[in-house]
Amino acid sequence: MAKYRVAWLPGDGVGPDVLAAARVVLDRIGLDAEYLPGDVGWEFWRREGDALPARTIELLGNTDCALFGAVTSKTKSAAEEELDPRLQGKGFSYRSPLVRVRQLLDLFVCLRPCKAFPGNPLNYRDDTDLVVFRENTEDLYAGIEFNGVPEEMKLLPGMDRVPPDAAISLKINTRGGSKRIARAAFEYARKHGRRRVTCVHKANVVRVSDGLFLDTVHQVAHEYPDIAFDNAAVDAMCMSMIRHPQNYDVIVAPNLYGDIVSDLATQLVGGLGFGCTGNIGKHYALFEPSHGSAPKYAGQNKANPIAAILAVRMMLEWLGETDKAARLEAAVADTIHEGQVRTHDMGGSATTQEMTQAIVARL
Ligand code: GGG
Repeated sequence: MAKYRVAWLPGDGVGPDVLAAARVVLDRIGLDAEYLPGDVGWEFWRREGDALPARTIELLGNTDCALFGAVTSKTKSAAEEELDPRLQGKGFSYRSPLVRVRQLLDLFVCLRPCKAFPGNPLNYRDDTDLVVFRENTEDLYAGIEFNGVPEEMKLLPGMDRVPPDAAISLKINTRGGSKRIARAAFEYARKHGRRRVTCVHKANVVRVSDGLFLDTVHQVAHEYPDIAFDNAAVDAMCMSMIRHPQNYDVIVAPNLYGDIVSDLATQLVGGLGFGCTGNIGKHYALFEPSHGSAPKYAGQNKANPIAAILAVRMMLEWLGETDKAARLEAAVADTIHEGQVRTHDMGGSATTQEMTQAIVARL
């Protein structure tokens, strides 16, 4: 029996292309694992009315961790048009499978390392090396939304100012949720020799929910006197990250701001082809390239596989396979530094498979 059971979820668009690259790397590095394929994504929404079928949730429950490719999602009206006519009118509505997995399995940490590999022509600066801890289950992504003002809400303070044609999405930050993401960020900083944690918020305007987040992270910071702590409003933070990305170390943020600043940070280190994400809970984790499904490049052997390969690196580290993780990171770094093989996004013409082979040859 293999040591690990890994759920294998290619999803849509270029998801299968980049997970094929991930598999080549895993086989070469010799992880003792069994890979169990699972259904997820747009096709399953179209055909079954569910982008995350129950059988896939069961698979996640029977594995140690998951590797995920990418999913397509569309606006409400486009989604309704594409739904199988036999399912139309039956009340199906698209819900992001990624957001659902994060909530169902309580994968409360969204970890996004953003490190510039020297020699990458897409780097903004060569010395950016920061890590974003995004809270992954709460905030505006809690999925509690209304069209119109529900009767039960009408008596709440301030609701008399809300017109009846309002669309309402609740932003929910809890003390417990804020505390555990803060602890995860500070623990990571301590373990990895990082010097500073910066909390991102908008507590000067969104006083109650962001106020709670900032206040909680600040309290947790007192438990870590060896780590410097500061905070920034999300708008100022975006400007500052572009001006001085080298000044940032560990960033902790509620879900929405974390989503935004981690994309910004990923762009500073090469963009979509270089961003990887770990969705991590107490006992389970799902790793993925941060990019979406890019349907127009699907099956063309064109997508940069590095983001998916870096997701494999994160998975190896989480499994405790730290030597293999370090070897893989070194192989990626060498390939980029040498600069012989570059994918389209890097200004070259190498295919997905050629980039994968170049990395594998260094393992
Ligand atoms: N690998 C990340 C990915 O596929 N992102 C696309 C995305 O987030 N789509 C929104 C959704 O979850 O439906």
